[in-house]
Amino acid sequence: MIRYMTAGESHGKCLTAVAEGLPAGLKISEDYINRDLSRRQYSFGRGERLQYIEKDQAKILSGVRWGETIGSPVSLSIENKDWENWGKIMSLSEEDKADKFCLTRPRPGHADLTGVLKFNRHDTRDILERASARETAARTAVGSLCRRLLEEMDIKIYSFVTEIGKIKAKTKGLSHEEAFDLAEKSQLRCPDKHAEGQMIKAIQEAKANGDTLGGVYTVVVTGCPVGLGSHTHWDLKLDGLLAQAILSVQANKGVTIGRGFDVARAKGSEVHDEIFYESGRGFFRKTNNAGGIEGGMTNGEDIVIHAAVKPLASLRRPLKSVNIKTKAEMTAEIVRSDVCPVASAAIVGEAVTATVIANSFKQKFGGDSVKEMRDNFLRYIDYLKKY
Ligand code: EPS
Repeated sequence: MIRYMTAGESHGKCLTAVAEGLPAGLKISEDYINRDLSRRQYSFGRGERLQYIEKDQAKILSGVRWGETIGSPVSLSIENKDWENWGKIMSLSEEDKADKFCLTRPRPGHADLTGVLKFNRHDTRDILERASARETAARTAVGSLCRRLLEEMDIKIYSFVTEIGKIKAKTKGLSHEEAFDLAEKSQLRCPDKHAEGQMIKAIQEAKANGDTLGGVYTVVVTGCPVGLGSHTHWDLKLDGLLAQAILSVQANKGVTIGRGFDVARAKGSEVHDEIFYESGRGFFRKTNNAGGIEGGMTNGEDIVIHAAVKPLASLRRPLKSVNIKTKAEMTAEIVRSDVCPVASAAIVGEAVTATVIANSFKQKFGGDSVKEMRDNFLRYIDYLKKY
């Protein structure tokens, strides 16, 4: 099994992660991880912290020697450069505790109110620091380790943004790879230049109005063999695991696979991907409405995931709320935040997808070393060819 944990607050000293179960012999460097951290960090619509203050860099603390994993847990840290400005507010020491630092006006749509009630806290900062999407930097770093492993198996993960607010990109006619190449050059990960211009305008407008915008992104996985996941039990079904991973990303509120909700409005004959066979190529489909997953298992086609991100709850023009201390009606707290994080969320979507696919790969093929895992995988591919 490949599993991981993260720790760290948004304005605390650092984020940390421990990933366990990666096979030995995987070539990895901090530079490789930092590439994904930077892809996540910089996009149009993020706040000033990310544009001017922070430059995320991962430090590998354990589990790697001479450029390769050695089979032990890989631990990582990402320092919060902004920590210096938060020393007293995020201090470990009781002596620094002061009422003036406490936030008491919960933001509708955020974890603030439910969190303070549940954990019996009286400062919403105790909740929002961990609920913050800052934590996704740690998940991106772990996703990078998993992506590196999947590369060894010729599995690739892409993402692009298709909607911001009410604006939709046109992606018809583009292959997933083409959409991805265009997205990599776009500050909003949008493959449609015209739509990107409109999206930027919409974000600027939202910012001027003290508002926020959500959107939709797509994650695509290519190169998965038939048979990752399983139909045999609810917690082994790959679509369920992917949906859980995506919905666990801050502000992600919806996920569909393949044609998504649209299949509910179509007839069965219009939805299901007919099966063909050619010797040398094996079984294949001419359509991919299922998004690469049937019965909770990969069917050999590309996995296609769509995720909906809600507009963030931190508004410069805040909504009505109630002070948790005085119980007086007032507007919610105004805290520094992003106007539109959808392009960054897409990179986090890639990362959590990588962790799920890497784990299901390890469950199917095992292997304590990359070589053993790859040999097992190739033997299976050989079996499929002869089937
Ligand atoms: C966030 C608010 C902003 C974002 C942050 C998530 O942080 P700050 O209040 O320090 O400006 O920039 O995201 C990150 C720092 C990140 O790395 O993604 C929030 O309230 O969730």
